[in-house]
Amino acid sequence: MKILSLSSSVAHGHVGNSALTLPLQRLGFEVTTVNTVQFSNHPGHGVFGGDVFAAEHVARIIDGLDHAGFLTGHDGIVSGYLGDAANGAALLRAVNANPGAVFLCDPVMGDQGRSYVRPGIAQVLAGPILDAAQIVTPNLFELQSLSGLPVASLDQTITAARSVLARGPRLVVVTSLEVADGMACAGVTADGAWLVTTPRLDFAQPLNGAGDLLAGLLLAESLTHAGAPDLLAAAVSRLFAVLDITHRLGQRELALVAAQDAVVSPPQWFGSQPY
Ligand code: PXL
Repeated sequence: MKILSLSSSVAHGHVGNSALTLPLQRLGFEVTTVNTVQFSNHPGHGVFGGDVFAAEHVARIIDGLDHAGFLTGHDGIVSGYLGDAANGAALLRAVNANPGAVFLCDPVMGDQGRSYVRPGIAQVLAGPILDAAQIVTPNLFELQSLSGLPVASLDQTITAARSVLARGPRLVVVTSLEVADGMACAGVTADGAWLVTTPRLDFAQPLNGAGDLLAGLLLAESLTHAGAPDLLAAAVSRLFAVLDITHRLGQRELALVAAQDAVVSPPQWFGSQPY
């Protein structure tokens, strides 16, 4: 199976496409990576270099794939860090060229109460891109931005996710929820809501890229599982395997190489509980 991912890349470390490519390849997927930026490293390190690619550059990559016959035939499309709102057009071209593909939009806008993307990105994500998406994976900040609703409690979060669901996707997954007994992801469909809870791992410094990796894993699982509870449980279990090894090794970046077997065969499985 083939997945096209349009997201960021970094020379050092693992966020965006540099986070999800190896795990998806280890799970057996061919991955077509379209990079919206190349930075030296994640900005969270305090210093970084590099550029957001001009929309013309990204469009030329899509053109090239198109002319060479490599734009079509994808089973899934995942979008993440757009870099610039104008890259939304390239993404929609890729989506329209693959009408049979599942399109998962990770609406990367910000986290912890603040936006970290350029003006215009929130509008393009909340508009035509959300309209085209079958799966959407906001964190709490992004859920509040997409829905315009409060997300101060789990009940409010599920209500806000249901309002995003009413815009057209068949699955909304809310990531990075802090719950009494650990961390959780919530999946909401027309049939119900589920939570997958894992232990909380305390990292010495913020870890970046976990949301990008989870988006890729959720898309991969959506292509191999029929039901939302199972795909949510499998993706979260694979992510936790990577986070646990990263934590044990004390790495500042996702330990993707060390955890490459664990992502394929997670040592611990976490189940979905109806909410
Ligand atoms: O994890 C989201 C993300 C991905 N890629 C780049 C980022 C961020 C968040 O800041 O800066 C380059």
